[in-house]
Amino acid sequence: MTNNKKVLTWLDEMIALTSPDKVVWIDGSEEQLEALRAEAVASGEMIKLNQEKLPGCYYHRTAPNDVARVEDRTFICTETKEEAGPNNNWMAPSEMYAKLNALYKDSMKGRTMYVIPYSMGPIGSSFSKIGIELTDSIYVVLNMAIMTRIGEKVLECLGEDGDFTKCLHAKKDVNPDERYIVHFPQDNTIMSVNSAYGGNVLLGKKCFALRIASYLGKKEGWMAEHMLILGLENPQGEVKYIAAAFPSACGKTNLAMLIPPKYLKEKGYKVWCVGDDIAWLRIGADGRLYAVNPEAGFFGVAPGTSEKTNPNALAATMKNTIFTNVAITDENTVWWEGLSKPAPAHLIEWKGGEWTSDSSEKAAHPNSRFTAPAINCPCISSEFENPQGVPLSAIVFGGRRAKTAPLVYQARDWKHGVYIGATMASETTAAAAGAVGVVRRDPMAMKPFVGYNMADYFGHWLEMGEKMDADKAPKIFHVNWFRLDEEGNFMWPGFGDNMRVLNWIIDRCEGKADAVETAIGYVPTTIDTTDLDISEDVLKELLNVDKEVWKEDLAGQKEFFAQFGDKLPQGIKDEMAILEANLNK
Ligand code: OXD
Ligand code: MN
Repeated sequence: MTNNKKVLTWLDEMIALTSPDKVVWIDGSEEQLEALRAEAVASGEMIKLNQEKLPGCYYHRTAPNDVARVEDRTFICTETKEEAGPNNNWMAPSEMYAKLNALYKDSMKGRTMYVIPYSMGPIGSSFSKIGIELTDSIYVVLNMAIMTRIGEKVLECLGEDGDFTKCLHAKKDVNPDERYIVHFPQDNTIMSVNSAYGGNVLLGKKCFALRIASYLGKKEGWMAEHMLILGLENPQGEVKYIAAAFPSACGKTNLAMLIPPKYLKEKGYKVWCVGDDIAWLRIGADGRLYAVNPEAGFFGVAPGTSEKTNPNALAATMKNTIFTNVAITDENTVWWEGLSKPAPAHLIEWKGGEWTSDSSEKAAHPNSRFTAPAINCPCISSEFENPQGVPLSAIVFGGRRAKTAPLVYQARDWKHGVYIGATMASETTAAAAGAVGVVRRDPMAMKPFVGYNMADYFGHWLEMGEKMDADKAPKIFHVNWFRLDEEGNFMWPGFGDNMRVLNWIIDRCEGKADAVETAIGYVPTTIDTTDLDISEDVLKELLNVDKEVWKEDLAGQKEFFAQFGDKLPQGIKDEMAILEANLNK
């Protein structure tokens, strides 16, 4: 299917290493994918679900030891340990290649190797990047066909001499002790072995679109971020774009597909989803920052998704979707905790056993997933395929904080915004009434995903800001939907009502909303609470900045930054000093 010598040479080497019985090129045709689905059903790798209720939908179960990303077995193998930095596992490339080559040796004997050419981003866009994944799993092929653009047209675009990211996946026997997810940024190579779980094996996603892409972005002057992208349409039909980064499990997919509260909907406000997980950002010819979603589907967490929490995500899963580790109903449809109440009386749970509603075990694994085509989403943006991306008005950081962060605040400028992103944190949720959970620092929600030294990553953010005029750069904000009152209850309703905060953000970008300057940045004088049962006092508390609590947080920030030693950029040190001075005023 290609004359690209780099592809063919590498493929020959990988065939020699893994010794597959057969090599199949994935051309991207529906006929080929349909044949693979049939083969996976025949072998038991997948189950065909109720085609009347869920047309084109399939089910897959992973091994119980293989249900999530494995950060402790994820490596960044750069020439020096310093290039990978203190937040990544590291091993010298030569040592890691030796270890991996032994594991891959003859690993595909008796199996078929599938060659998947794929594009992250619309095929042919100057934003996009090409990868080729070799895998022995049909499940991976079928998921990649949803999550990325695949097939012959990608190879055409690659041409005879184009460069690509080399991705090798072998399922082997999913032995967790020999599981490795390894990135060699300097060789543009990803190797994954002994897993069959999405985040570890759909190598276009976290491995390429974040870890390798963040490294390429640093080298080439762009950014790969763990961000949703949404368009907010006002009653005049104008759409403004926001990208937002939250740590995993803070509701990124829900925000990306938000449905406005009734009265705003009636006025004509709408939210359009461009992406729910990853954004690639570049400065456009007009000096503004543009965002593209490099993915073509949603690999979303199923539990908690319902008609009430996220009807758009649910609608997206109604056809041509692969479900992984959810429960199966007697009707051969799917169920997970939070989908409906009460739970069905009888289910087949995620491990394949019988389940009844009096069981104390969960029916779906808490990290069970749907892989759904983005085009299924009722609120998918008309700009989703735009090869130039969408211009960002705002970047929003967020976390789960019981007391520290107000509902929303705005950075004074880009540099301060970078500091806000770099000090992002979330608290563990099991906090007892009033008690504060354990704080986990997760800069820009990228701690598990930066493919190089995080201190240099902060430096790259600062440099990107220097390349944009202040009036063109997106304004930077921080939100916290999770503030608790003294009894441990959420003070803000969240979900669709977060639209009220997004409206304030856009108004600020346009110079239309008031704010007061505090020690940490600009805080709203008020937020629209029409139709909400929120008193003035509660709103005041939601927007309150408690200097004593912030002094404690600053101590935690300093501790986190200390690990970077001399590498910490001056811009971060400057902002830390400003915050300290403001808190002591
Ligand atoms: C994800 C994650 O799966 O961030 O998107 O963990
Ligand atoms: Mn994610």
